[in-house]
Amino acid sequence: MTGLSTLRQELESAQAQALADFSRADTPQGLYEIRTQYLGKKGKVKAILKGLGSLPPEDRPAAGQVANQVADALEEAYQQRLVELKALEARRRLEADETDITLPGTWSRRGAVHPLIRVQLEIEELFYSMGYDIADGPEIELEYYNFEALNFPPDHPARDMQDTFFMKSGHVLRTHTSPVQVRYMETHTPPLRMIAPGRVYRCDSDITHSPMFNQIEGLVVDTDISFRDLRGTLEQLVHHVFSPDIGTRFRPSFFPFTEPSAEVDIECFACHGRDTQCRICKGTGWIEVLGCGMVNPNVFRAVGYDPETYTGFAFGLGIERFAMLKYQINDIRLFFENDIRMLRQFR
Ligand code: 2NM
Repeated sequence: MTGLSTLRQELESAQAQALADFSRADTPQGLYEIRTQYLGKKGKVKAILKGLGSLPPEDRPAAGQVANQVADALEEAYQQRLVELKALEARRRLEADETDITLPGTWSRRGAVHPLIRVQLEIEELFYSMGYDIADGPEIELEYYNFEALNFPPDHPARDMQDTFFMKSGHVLRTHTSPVQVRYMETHTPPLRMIAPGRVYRCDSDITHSPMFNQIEGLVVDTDISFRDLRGTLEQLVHHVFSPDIGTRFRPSFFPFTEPSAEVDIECFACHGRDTQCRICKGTGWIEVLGCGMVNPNVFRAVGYDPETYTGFAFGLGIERFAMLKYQINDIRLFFENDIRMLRQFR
Protein backbone atom coordinates (compact mmCIF):
# COMPACT_ATOMS: atom_id res chain seq x y z
CA MET A 1 0.00 0.00 0.00
CA THR A 2 1.43 3.32 -1.02
CA GLY A 3 1.61 6.32 1.33
CA LEU A 4 -0.98 7.91 -0.92
CA SER A 5 -3.63 5.28 -0.36
CA THR A 6 -3.00 5.28 3.40
CA LEU A 7 -3.51 9.01 3.41
CA ARG A 8 -6.67 8.66 1.34
CA GLN A 9 -8.03 6.04 3.76
CA GLU A 10 -7.26 8.22 6.73
CA LEU A 11 -9.03 11.18 5.16
CA GLU A 12 -12.07 9.13 4.17
CA SER A 13 -12.45 7.59 7.61
CA ALA A 14 -12.05 11.06 9.18
CA GLN A 15 -14.82 12.24 6.82
CA ALA A 16 -17.16 9.40 7.79
CA GLN A 17 -16.51 10.03 11.45
CA ALA A 18 -17.09 13.80 11.06
CA LEU A 19 -20.41 13.23 9.29
CA ALA A 20 -21.53 10.91 12.09
CA ASP A 21 -20.45 13.50 14.68
CA PHE A 22 -22.27 16.27 12.82
CA SER A 23 -25.53 14.38 12.88
CA ARG A 24 -25.19 13.80 16.62
CA ALA A 25 -24.68 17.50 17.36
CA ASP A 26 -27.85 19.01 18.80
CA THR A 27 -27.04 22.74 18.98
CA PRO A 28 -25.41 25.17 16.51
CA GLN A 29 -22.66 25.84 19.08
CA GLY A 30 -21.95 22.12 19.60
CA LEU A 31 -21.90 21.64 15.83
CA TYR A 32 -19.36 24.45 15.40
CA GLU A 33 -17.07 22.85 17.98
CA ILE A 34 -17.18 19.55 16.10
CA ARG A 35 -16.42 21.38 12.84
CA THR A 36 -13.34 22.91 14.55
CA GLN A 37 -12.19 19.44 15.64
CA TYR A 38 -11.96 18.46 11.96
CA LEU A 39 -11.47 21.59 9.90
CA GLY A 40 -9.80 23.92 12.40
CA LYS A 41 -6.05 24.80 12.39
CA LYS A 42 -5.37 22.04 14.96
CA GLY A 43 -8.07 19.72 13.53
CA LYS A 44 -7.87 16.14 12.33
CA VAL A 45 -7.85 16.94 8.60
CA LYS A 46 -4.92 19.33 9.08
CA ALA A 47 -3.08 16.66 11.11
CA ILE A 48 -3.49 14.12 8.32
CA LEU A 49 -2.23 16.63 5.77
CA LYS A 50 0.99 16.94 7.77
CA GLY A 51 1.80 13.45 6.36
CA LEU A 52 1.68 14.91 2.84
CA GLY A 53 5.31 16.01 3.13
CA SER A 54 6.54 12.40 3.47
CA LEU A 55 4.89 11.29 0.20
CA PRO A 56 6.83 11.00 -3.01
CA PRO A 57 6.56 14.32 -4.89
CA GLU A 58 4.54 12.77 -7.78
CA ASP A 59 1.81 11.63 -5.32
CA ARG A 60 1.41 15.00 -3.61
CA PRO A 61 -1.02 16.69 -6.10
CA ALA A 62 -3.43 13.72 -5.95
CA ALA A 63 -3.27 13.69 -2.15
CA GLY A 64 -3.91 17.45 -2.03
CA GLN A 65 -6.94 16.99 -4.28
CA VAL A 66 -8.42 14.29 -2.00
CA ALA A 67 -7.82 16.53 1.03
CA ASN A 68 -9.63 19.45 -0.65
CA GLN A 69 -12.58 17.23 -1.63
CA VAL A 70 -12.92 16.01 1.94
CA ALA A 71 -12.69 19.55 3.33
CA ASP A 72 -15.35 20.77 0.85
CA ALA A 73 -17.68 17.86 1.63
CA LEU A 74 -17.34 18.47 5.37
CA GLU A 75 -17.99 22.19 5.00
CA GLU A 76 -21.14 21.49 2.99
CA ALA A 77 -22.36 18.89 5.49
CA TYR A 78 -21.67 21.39 8.27
CA GLN A 79 -23.78 24.12 6.60
CA GLN A 80 -26.65 21.70 5.98
CA ARG A 81 -26.71 20.48 9.55
CA LEU A 82 -26.47 24.10 10.78
CA VAL A 83 -29.68 25.01 8.94
CA GLU A 84 -31.42 21.99 10.49
CA LEU A 85 -30.22 22.83 13.98
CA LYS A 86 -31.26 26.50 13.72
CA ALA A 87 -34.76 25.46 12.69
CA LEU A 88 -34.84 22.96 15.54
CA GLU A 89 -33.70 25.62 17.97
CA ALA A 90 -36.40 28.07 16.75
CA ARG A 91 -39.06 25.39 17.17
CA ARG A 92 -37.86 24.60 20.72
CA ARG A 93 -37.94 28.31 21.59
CA LEU A 94 -41.51 28.66 20.31
CA GLU A 95 -42.63 25.55 22.20
CA ALA A 96 -41.05 26.73 25.43
CA ASP A 97 -42.44 30.28 25.07
CA GLU A 98 -45.33 31.19 27.39
CA THR A 99 -47.00 33.43 24.78
CA ASP A 100 -50.23 31.86 23.57
CA ILE A 101 -50.91 33.57 20.28
CA THR A 102 -54.47 32.22 20.24
CA LEU A 103 -55.43 34.30 23.33
CA PRO A 104 -57.45 37.48 22.68
CA GLY A 105 -55.34 40.68 22.63
CA THR A 106 -55.29 43.45 25.22
CA TRP A 107 -57.28 46.53 24.17
CA SER A 108 -56.13 50.08 24.66
CA ARG A 109 -58.80 52.43 26.03
CA ARG A 110 -60.25 54.83 23.53
CA GLY A 111 -60.80 58.45 24.55
CA ALA A 112 -63.81 60.61 23.66
CA VAL A 113 -64.18 64.08 22.21
CA HIS A 114 -65.78 66.29 24.87
CA PRO A 115 -69.35 67.27 23.90
CA LEU A 116 -68.51 71.00 24.02
CA ILE A 117 -65.58 70.53 21.64
CA ARG A 118 -67.79 68.35 19.44
CA VAL A 119 -70.42 71.07 19.08
CA GLN A 120 -67.73 73.73 18.60
CA LEU A 121 -66.02 71.70 15.83
CA GLU A 122 -69.35 71.04 14.14
CA ILE A 123 -70.13 74.77 14.01
CA GLU A 124 -66.57 75.69 12.97
CA GLU A 125 -66.75 73.16 10.11
CA LEU A 126 -69.98 74.67 8.80
CA PHE A 127 -68.73 78.26 8.83
CA TYR A 128 -65.27 77.31 7.55
CA SER A 129 -66.99 75.59 4.61
CA MET A 130 -68.86 78.84 3.91
CA GLY A 131 -65.59 80.80 3.72
CA TYR A 132 -65.54 82.26 7.23
CA ASP A 133 -62.25 82.96 9.02
CA ILE A 134 -61.89 81.55 12.57
CA ALA A 135 -60.32 84.09 14.93
CA ASP A 136 -59.45 84.36 18.62
CA GLY A 137 -58.26 86.98 21.09
CA PRO A 138 -57.45 87.65 24.76
CA GLU A 139 -59.72 86.42 27.59
CA ILE A 140 -58.38 89.22 29.82
CA GLU A 141 -59.65 92.23 27.92
CA LEU A 142 -59.70 96.03 28.06
CA GLU A 143 -63.05 97.55 29.05
CA TYR A 144 -62.82 99.48 25.80
CA TYR A 145 -63.01 96.32 23.63
CA ASN A 146 -65.52 94.54 25.87
CA PHE A 147 -67.97 97.50 26.22
CA GLU A 148 -67.20 100.98 24.75
CA ALA A 149 -66.39 99.91 21.21
CA LEU A 150 -69.53 97.73 21.25
CA ASN A 151 -71.81 100.70 21.98
CA PHE A 152 -72.49 99.80 25.61
CA PRO A 153 -73.36 103.06 27.43
CA PRO A 154 -71.32 103.73 30.62
CA ASP A 155 -74.31 102.88 32.86
CA HIS A 156 -75.36 99.67 31.05
CA PRO A 157 -76.38 96.94 33.54
CA ALA A 158 -74.03 94.38 31.91
CA ARG A 159 -71.13 96.57 33.09
CA ASP A 160 -72.26 96.07 36.69
CA MET A 161 -69.94 94.40 39.19
CA GLN A 162 -72.69 91.83 39.58
CA ASP A 163 -72.29 90.58 35.99
CA THR A 164 -68.67 91.27 35.10
CA PHE A 165 -65.39 90.10 36.67
CA PHE A 166 -63.29 93.27 37.04
CA MET A 167 -59.56 92.92 37.69
CA LYS A 168 -57.41 95.20 39.88
CA SER A 169 -55.43 96.18 36.77
CA GLY A 170 -58.54 97.76 35.25
CA HIS A 171 -59.01 94.87 32.83
CA VAL A 172 -62.12 92.68 32.71
CA LEU A 173 -62.57 89.00 31.96
CA ARG A 174 -64.36 89.25 28.62
CA THR A 175 -68.11 88.71 29.03
CA HIS A 176 -68.57 87.72 25.36
CA THR A 177 -66.31 87.09 22.34
CA SER A 178 -67.44 90.28 20.56
CA PRO A 179 -64.16 92.08 21.51
CA VAL A 180 -62.41 89.59 19.19
CA GLN A 181 -64.61 90.91 16.40
CA VAL A 182 -63.80 94.53 17.23
CA ARG A 183 -60.08 93.69 17.12
CA TYR A 184 -60.64 91.78 13.87
CA MET A 185 -62.39 94.76 12.25
CA GLU A 186 -59.52 97.03 13.39
CA THR A 187 -57.04 94.85 11.49
CA HIS A 188 -59.11 93.85 8.41
CA THR A 189 -61.08 95.70 5.78
CA PRO A 190 -64.45 94.50 4.44
CA PRO A 191 -65.67 92.33 2.87
CA LEU A 192 -65.16 89.97 5.82
CA ARG A 193 -66.73 86.85 7.27
CA MET A 194 -65.50 85.48 10.57
CA ILE A 195 -66.44 83.56 13.70
CA ALA A 196 -64.88 83.89 17.16
CA PRO A 197 -65.17 80.82 19.42
CA GLY A 198 -63.86 80.92 22.98
CA ARG A 199 -64.23 81.09 26.76
CA VAL A 200 -66.16 83.97 28.33
CA TYR A 201 -66.85 84.89 31.97
CA ARG A 202 -69.86 86.20 33.88
CA CYS A 203 -70.71 86.39 37.61
CA ASP A 204 -73.47 83.82 37.42
CA SER A 205 -73.81 80.24 38.64
CA ASP A 206 -76.71 77.75 38.75
CA ILE A 207 -77.74 74.63 36.86
CA THR A 208 -77.89 76.47 33.52
CA HIS A 209 -75.21 79.16 34.17
CA SER A 210 -71.50 78.68 34.76
CA PRO A 211 -69.12 81.59 35.62
CA MET A 212 -67.00 80.39 32.69
CA PHE A 213 -68.69 79.22 29.52
CA ASN A 214 -68.05 79.06 25.78
CA GLN A 215 -69.45 81.19 23.01
CA ILE A 216 -69.27 81.41 19.27
CA GLU A 217 -70.00 84.80 17.77
CA GLY A 218 -70.16 85.47 14.05
CA LEU A 219 -69.73 88.61 11.97
CA VAL A 220 -70.22 89.39 8.27
CA VAL A 221 -69.51 92.85 6.81
CA ASP A 222 -69.89 93.94 3.20
CA THR A 223 -71.47 96.76 1.18
CA ASP A 224 -74.98 95.27 1.05
CA ILE A 225 -75.55 92.70 3.77
CA SER A 226 -79.21 92.40 4.70
CA PHE A 227 -81.31 90.87 7.46
CA ARG A 228 -82.27 88.13 4.95
CA ASP A 229 -78.59 87.12 4.73
CA LEU A 230 -78.65 86.82 8.52
CA ARG A 231 -81.83 84.70 8.52
CA GLY A 232 -80.56 82.36 5.82
CA THR A 233 -77.21 81.89 7.56
CA LEU A 234 -78.68 81.15 10.98
CA GLU A 235 -81.25 78.76 9.50
CA GLN A 236 -78.31 76.87 7.94
CA LEU A 237 -76.66 76.77 11.36
CA VAL A 238 -79.76 75.42 13.13
CA HIS A 239 -80.33 72.80 10.41
CA HIS A 240 -76.66 71.74 10.54
CA VAL A 241 -76.46 71.33 14.33
CA PHE A 242 -79.98 70.16 15.19
CA SER A 243 -81.98 68.87 12.24
CA PRO A 244 -82.74 70.00 8.66
CA ASP A 245 -86.47 69.80 9.32
CA ILE A 246 -86.51 72.09 12.34
CA GLY A 247 -88.28 75.45 12.01
CA THR A 248 -86.99 78.78 13.32
CA ARG A 249 -88.61 81.98 14.52
CA PHE A 250 -87.03 85.44 14.81
CA ARG A 251 -88.34 87.62 17.67
CA PRO A 252 -87.48 91.33 18.06
CA SER A 253 -85.00 91.96 20.87
CA PHE A 254 -82.38 94.47 21.95
CA PHE A 255 -78.57 94.44 22.11
CA PRO A 256 -76.34 97.54 22.30
CA PHE A 257 -74.18 96.34 19.36
CA THR A 258 -76.96 95.55 16.88
CA GLU A 259 -79.97 97.38 15.45
CA PRO A 260 -82.38 95.87 14.71
CA SER A 261 -81.77 92.90 17.01
CA ALA A 262 -83.50 89.55 17.28
CA GLU A 263 -83.59 86.36 19.29
CA VAL A 264 -83.84 83.09 17.40
CA ASP A 265 -86.10 80.30 18.61
CA ILE A 266 -86.19 76.77 17.22
CA GLU A 267 -89.23 74.47 17.23
CA CYS A 268 -89.33 72.23 20.29
CA PHE A 269 -87.94 68.91 19.07
CA ALA A 270 -89.12 67.23 22.31
CA CYS A 271 -92.90 67.93 22.18
CA HIS A 272 -93.42 69.82 18.88
CA GLY A 273 -95.64 72.22 20.82
CA ARG A 274 -98.03 69.47 21.88
CA ASP A 275 -97.11 69.19 25.59
CA THR A 276 -98.25 72.08 27.79
CA GLN A 277 -96.02 70.69 30.57
CA CYS A 278 -92.90 70.23 28.34
CA ARG A 279 -89.78 70.77 30.49
CA ILE A 280 -87.68 71.89 27.52
CA CYS A 281 -89.93 74.56 25.90
CA LYS A 282 -92.10 75.24 28.97
CA GLY A 283 -95.16 74.52 26.85
CA THR A 284 -94.46 77.32 24.35
CA GLY A 285 -93.36 75.00 21.52
CA TRP A 286 -90.23 77.14 20.99
CA ILE A 287 -86.68 77.10 22.41
CA GLU A 288 -84.46 80.22 22.40
CA VAL A 289 -80.99 79.40 21.03
CA LEU A 290 -79.35 82.52 19.53
CA GLY A 291 -79.07 86.31 19.65
CA CYS A 292 -78.38 88.32 16.52
CA GLY A 293 -78.89 91.54 14.59
CA MET A 294 -77.56 94.06 12.09
CA VAL A 295 -74.33 95.66 13.31
CA ASN A 296 -75.02 99.03 14.98
CA PRO A 297 -73.49 101.95 13.01
CA ASN A 298 -71.79 103.10 16.24
CA VAL A 299 -69.76 99.86 16.28
CA PHE A 300 -68.60 100.55 12.71
CA ARG A 301 -67.65 104.11 13.70
CA ALA A 302 -65.59 102.79 16.64
CA VAL A 303 -63.45 100.66 14.28
CA GLY A 304 -63.21 103.32 11.58
CA TYR A 305 -65.64 101.78 9.05
CA ASP A 306 -67.97 104.18 7.23
CA PRO A 307 -71.55 103.15 8.20
CA GLU A 308 -72.82 104.77 4.98
CA THR A 309 -70.71 102.31 2.96
CA TYR A 310 -70.95 99.11 4.99
CA THR A 311 -73.66 96.97 6.53
CA GLY A 312 -73.22 93.76 8.44
CA PHE A 313 -74.85 91.14 10.60
CA ALA A 314 -73.64 89.53 13.81
CA PHE A 315 -74.81 86.72 16.06
CA GLY A 316 -73.86 85.02 19.29
CA LEU A 317 -74.57 81.64 20.83
CA GLY A 318 -73.62 79.67 23.94
CA ILE A 319 -71.94 76.36 23.11
CA GLU A 320 -73.04 74.85 26.43
CA ARG A 321 -76.67 75.70 25.67
CA PHE A 322 -76.43 74.11 22.22
CA ALA A 323 -74.78 70.99 23.66
CA MET A 324 -77.31 70.70 26.52
CA LEU A 325 -80.18 70.79 24.03
CA LYS A 326 -78.52 68.51 21.49
CA TYR A 327 -77.44 65.84 24.00
CA GLN A 328 -80.20 66.32 26.60
CA ILE A 329 -77.83 67.34 29.39
CA ASN A 330 -79.78 69.02 32.19
CA ASP A 331 -76.99 70.43 34.38
CA ILE A 332 -74.24 72.67 32.92
CA ARG A 333 -71.80 71.57 35.64
CA LEU A 334 -71.62 68.10 34.06
CA PHE A 335 -69.44 69.62 31.31
CA PHE A 336 -66.78 70.70 33.78
CA GLU A 337 -66.71 67.90 36.36
CA ASN A 338 -64.90 65.51 33.99
CA ASP A 339 -66.79 62.50 35.35
CA ILE A 340 -65.58 59.62 33.21
CA ARG A 341 -69.08 58.08 33.17
CA MET A 342 -70.36 61.19 31.39
CA LEU A 343 -67.42 61.46 28.94
CA ARG A 344 -67.64 57.73 28.04
CA GLN A 345 -71.06 58.33 26.55
CA PHE A 346 -69.47 60.44 23.81
CA ARG A 347 -67.09 57.80 22.39
C1 2NM B 1 -74.91 88.51 20.09
C2 2NM B 1 -76.12 89.01 19.63
C3 2NM B 1 -76.10 90.02 18.65
C4 2NM B 1 -72.44 90.51 18.19
C5 2NM B 1 -72.19 91.77 17.70
C6 2NM B 1 -70.85 91.79 17.41
C7 2NM B 1 -70.05 92.88 16.84
F1 2NM B 1 -68.84 92.88 17.38
F2 2NM B 1 -69.92 92.69 15.56
F3 2NM B 1 -70.66 94.04 17.06
N1 2NM B 1 -70.36 90.61 17.74
N2 2NM B 1 -71.33 89.84 18.22
C8 2NM B 1 -73.71 89.98 18.66
C9 2NM B 1 -74.89 90.49 18.18
C10 2NM B 1 -73.72 89.00 19.62
O1 2NM B 1 -74.83 87.54 21.04
C11 2NM B 1 -75.97 87.07 21.66
